[in-house]
Amino acid sequence: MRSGTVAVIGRANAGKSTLVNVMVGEKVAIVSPKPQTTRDRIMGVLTREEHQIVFVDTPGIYRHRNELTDRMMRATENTSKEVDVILFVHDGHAGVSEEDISLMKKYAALGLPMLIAYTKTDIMPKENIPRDAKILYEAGIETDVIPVSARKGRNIALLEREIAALLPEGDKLFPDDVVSDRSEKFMISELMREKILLKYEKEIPHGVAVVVNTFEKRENGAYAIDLDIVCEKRNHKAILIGKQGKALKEVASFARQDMEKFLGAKVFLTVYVKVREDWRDRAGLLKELGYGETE
Ligand SMILES: Nc1nc2c(ncn2[C@@H]2O[C@H](COP(=O)(O)OP(=O)(O)OP(=O)(O)O)[C@@H](O)[C@H]2O)c(=O)[nH]1
Ligand SMILES: [Mg+2]
Repeated sequence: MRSGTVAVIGRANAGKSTLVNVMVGEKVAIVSPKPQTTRDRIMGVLTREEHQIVFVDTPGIYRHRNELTDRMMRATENTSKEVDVILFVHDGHAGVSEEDISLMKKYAALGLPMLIAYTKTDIMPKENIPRDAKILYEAGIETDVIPVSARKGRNIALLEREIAALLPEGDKLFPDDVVSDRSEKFMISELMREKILLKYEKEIPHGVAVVVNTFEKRENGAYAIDLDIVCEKRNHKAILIGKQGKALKEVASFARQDMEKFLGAKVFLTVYVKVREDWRDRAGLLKELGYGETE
């Protein structure tokens, strides 16, 4: 059989995590319309009789702004050098810029087998696909481009076959029943962060970290979860909580429903909001909040 690792790389908001979830067939990474949703690499494992593909979802490429984004970009850079295949995800609906071309060239220059998934084809005119393929080809990009839609499931099976064909022969890297390298506790904190990304605007969600303090399964099968939403500024705390706690109640209830779906059990969720001034720029705090170096 063939098996190996695939770095899923691309600009922030391109649709990498959505594509990984669809290919794996389960939600392993959170998704939102805001860039910089993924903060750390997350493995998603797709096991078939004939191959096992280990996707490594990465933080999208974005301007470095603080210690956290710096660390995110290092995670992406390191991942791209430690894998068997690179899957470059491009948002087709955004067109092709000079910057996209230079990024694709940069990753192609690593010399690993590479594919370009040209995604979101469901929300763009069909004729843009051959137009952009031509632009890429004329710019000197020889990598195969596969148009897909993660949302509609278009060409996903084809993409899987193309990736598998590039993997080395070898045994499985993970047992059959494993879909992610991350714990349930990690997914719980990410689901909370996803709802915050969906509900709040601008800097608020980007300045939030979620720390799960208690994650306990009770005898009756229900879970007791107690977590902190850590934000950067006092005025952010006020916005997160909202008038008479309404905003926080809503976002917590939304998160709890998703947690219950994910765990398949009832969840009792307690949420606190805390302020840690400018934590994104403080290396020591990053580690404490779960963003320590993984190497
Ligand atoms: N219409 C459409 N939207 C998509 C598709 N794939 C992803 N999206 C949307 O694009 C947005 C970004 O998706 P993500 O999967 O979070 O993107 P990402 O590349 O992982 O982003 P970062 O983690 O921030 O780098 C979300 O609103 C998705 O719903 C697609 O195939 N079609
Ligand atoms: Mg992502």
